[in-house]
Amino acid sequence: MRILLLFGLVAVALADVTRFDGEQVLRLKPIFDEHVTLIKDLAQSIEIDFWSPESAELVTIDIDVDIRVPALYQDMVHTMLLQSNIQHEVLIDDLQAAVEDQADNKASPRTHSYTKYNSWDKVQSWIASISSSNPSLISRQVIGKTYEGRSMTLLKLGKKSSSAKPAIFMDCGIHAREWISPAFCQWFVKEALSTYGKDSQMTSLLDQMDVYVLPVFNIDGYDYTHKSNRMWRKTRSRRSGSSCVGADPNRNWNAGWCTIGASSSPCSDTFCGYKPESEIEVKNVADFIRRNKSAIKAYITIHSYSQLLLFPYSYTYDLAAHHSELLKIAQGASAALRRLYGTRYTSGPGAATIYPAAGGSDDWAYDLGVKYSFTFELRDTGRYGFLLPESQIKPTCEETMLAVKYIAAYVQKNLY
Ligand code: DDK
Ligand code: ZN
Ligand code: ZN
Repeated sequence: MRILLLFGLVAVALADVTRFDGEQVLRLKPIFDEHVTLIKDLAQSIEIDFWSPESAELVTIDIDVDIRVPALYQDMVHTMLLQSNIQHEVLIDDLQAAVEDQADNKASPRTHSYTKYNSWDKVQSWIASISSSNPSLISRQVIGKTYEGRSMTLLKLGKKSSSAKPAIFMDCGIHAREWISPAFCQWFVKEALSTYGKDSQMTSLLDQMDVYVLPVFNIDGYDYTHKSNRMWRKTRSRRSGSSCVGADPNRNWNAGWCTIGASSSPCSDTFCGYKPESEIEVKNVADFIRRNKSAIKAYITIHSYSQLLLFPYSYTYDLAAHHSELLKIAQGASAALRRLYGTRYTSGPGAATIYPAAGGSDDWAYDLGVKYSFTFELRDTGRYGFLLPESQIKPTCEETMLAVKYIAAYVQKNLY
């Protein structure tokens, strides 16, 4: 009986996991308007998961379009691409194998590791232990709960001070499947703690400023990518009237909300939500930043993939009031990053550099008055995409540290 029950549970657990057998990730290179039309039509007729850009509406001429194609439509899509002369290559031939290969060793360790993609449970206990490890440098506070009721814990790094300090706010894991992002926030916290008192820049940064780090923004989604569907992007909120789950937490901010590069359809991966801040996770973070508006001098948000360092605006092609200063900082940060392993980043305003996309956190923070506002799109450029191997966590985090520290140093220098 007990055995039967156990088998029953295992079967239920297995049935709940999305597999990707026979699925490929393709890179299409549309060079004519007809190609763009064909790709959009295809997206209307079959279920395609857009990896980059992140939805069909964002497809334009002369950009690479990375898509995940369900096994069932593989032949059909290949035939269509050949007939219409759309240049393409196979980025990932066997997605299920790639998902399984992503972890270095199959038996995942029970403990937290900075060079692994940690499950939410592991990140959560890491948050608890690291925040009590060094009370003079790190503290934590809960800024609210996620839709599914998980606590959103914000870490505050910085030497305790009696007077109010200026601060930098950084979040990771807005999008669930971009696993390298939470890995970076964890790395950053570790590095900050272990280099304080040794590295003069880190010491001076934490003496003079506080750095708020939100290790996983979209916890429900992140947990879902570990347990059920590796390719999930959105939150996990539900609403009566639609069977589709979640909204895009990087289209849900009150910045040109849902005017461009976002979808009002609840089933889309770039669904903007029912109203600005309809997603409780977005509201919690927005409330925190609003409350601490006078202290917060910089906002940094970490995504993947594409190797970009973006700044406002994404909701309009208009240049930000501080465009040239932000461009200069982004280029300096990219150059610093590149010095370590030669990784090339492109920097520029979101709309012109990647695609127009309204309702993003960086635009919102900037319009609120946080002048130094940046979005990172970390490694790679599509070889592995969201399935960046664990062996790349360390080099990716090391090089990204240099860019983030460059921005922090600039902000610190220009405080008063
Ligand atoms: O949210 C997106 O689609 C990407 C990261 Se996956 C960033 C888009 C540019 C910054 C949005 N303001
Ligand atoms: Zn993202
Ligand atoms: Zn991305």
